[in-house]
Amino acid sequence: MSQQLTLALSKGRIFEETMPLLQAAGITVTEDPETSRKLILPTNDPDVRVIIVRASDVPTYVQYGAADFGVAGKDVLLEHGGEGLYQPIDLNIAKCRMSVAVPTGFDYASAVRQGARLRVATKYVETARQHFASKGVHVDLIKLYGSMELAPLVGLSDAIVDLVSTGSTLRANHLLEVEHIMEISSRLVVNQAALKIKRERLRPILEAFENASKGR
Ligand code: PRT
Ligand code: MG
Repeated sequence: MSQQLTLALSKGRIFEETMPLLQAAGITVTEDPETSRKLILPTNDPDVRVIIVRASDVPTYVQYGAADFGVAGKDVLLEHGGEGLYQPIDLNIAKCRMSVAVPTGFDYASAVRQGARLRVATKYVETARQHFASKGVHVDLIKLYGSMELAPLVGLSDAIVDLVSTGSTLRANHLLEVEHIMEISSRLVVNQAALKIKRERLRPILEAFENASKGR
């Protein structure tokens, strides 16, 4: 009996950086999500399809079994909580770091030393909450869904917690990285039931992903 496999990916860097890993498993996506309006993309393997969802929705599709497996950033997985997900492989793709940043004129270190209560804008409230709690820094977290860099520039917050890769977005907005919270990369996530029921079908793909991401 042939078993259908559904892989959840987000457009952009995760899609692009997952393609060589799929390639290593002999799978080619035959349509480009940047130009196609389709949300379900076929592959060269009639039993494997790719669904295109928002990066932060990948864990949800996989948790409920709407996708058998997916690729999501550690940032996204920490906010989601990882319930119902098996996370076998760090793919070492879409790497960046999560950091605290402030406007260049703001003395973060002395604000912290003086025990000031800081307003922090972020999309990553769970991770931020844990980080500041572990340092004993008092914060009011303001949840945003994007463009965190703007918040301190218009007085919404004193600081932000955001992802940084080249640092050029921070520089362009006169922000300074003052604390490094953690390194981020993307993980393969697998639905726990699919891992049992579709084990034979998934195994060669997981092995190919693991070998291809080791060399990175
Ligand atoms: O864009 P959308 O709102 O749909 O969702 P998303 O931003 O979650 O998705 P996407 O595709 O942008 O990011 C998917 C995953 O890529 C994230 O969950 C991270 O794990 C990972 N990743 C790696 C990054 C970056 N690098 C990154 N640089 N995600 C976002 N950025 C952003 C960052 O937030 C900041 O605005 O890029 C900007 C900083 O980049 P530099 O190079 O200027 O420092
Ligand atoms: Mg984005």
